[in-house]
Amino acid sequence: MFNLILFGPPGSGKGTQSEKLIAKYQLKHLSTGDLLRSEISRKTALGLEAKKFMDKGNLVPDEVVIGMIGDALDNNPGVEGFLFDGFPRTAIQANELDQLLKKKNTCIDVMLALNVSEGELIKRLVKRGQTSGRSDDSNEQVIRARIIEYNRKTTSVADHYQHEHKVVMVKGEGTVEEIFARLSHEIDRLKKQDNC
Ligand code: B4P
Repeated sequence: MFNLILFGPPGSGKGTQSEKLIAKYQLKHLSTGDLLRSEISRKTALGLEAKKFMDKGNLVPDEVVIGMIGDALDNNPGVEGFLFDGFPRTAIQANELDQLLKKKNTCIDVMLALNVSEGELIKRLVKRGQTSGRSDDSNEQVIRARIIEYNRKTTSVADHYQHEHKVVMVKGEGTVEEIFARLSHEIDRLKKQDNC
């Protein structure tokens, strides 16, 4: 298997690049943001609870997203690998993910971390908010809250994988195609190695 984490702040292009990478490398896309939005649109109890956090720009409690990812791993046996998008977002989630993968005799091969300036992040998310209908994109204060939450709770996830020398920084500004080429270059290089 080849398992990768696409990492970066809100608006860094994780969702955009994930769509292209899963098509090229035949990976199973696991986006906790998409899974949560699906729960919200189906008005499940989990979705209604998660919405309270997401609308304020806060992270959803760890146990909720860990449960979702555990189920998704169990429900997708025999895949080529997983692309984790927006997960893990806390040190607790990173530890749990390592344990879940270990039970399946696999591990994270690499964390590709998209580097984008704060000004560009806000510009992108405000623009998406004009058309997406996403409540967490429609207000600049909430967008800023998401970036603060990222700096407070999520940047430490990179340290977790840095200890294992698994973090590769990738410039996340430029055209979508330019960034896709940079990410593909790193994956092609790493797929030749045994990283687990
Ligand atoms: P996510 O759905 O993960 O969303 P995101 O971080 O806001 O966006 P992403 O980074 O994927 O956006 P993209 O760049 O593709 O999370 C939403 C919320 O869910 C969180 O705030 C949290 O509440 C909750 N949540 C999710 N996972 C969780 C977890 N593990 N634990 C706890 N809570 C969790 O797109 C941004 C925009 O930029 C798009 O409009 C795109 O078109 C544009 N864009 C992309 N690339 C571009 C480029 N190169 N140039 C110009 N624009 C570009």
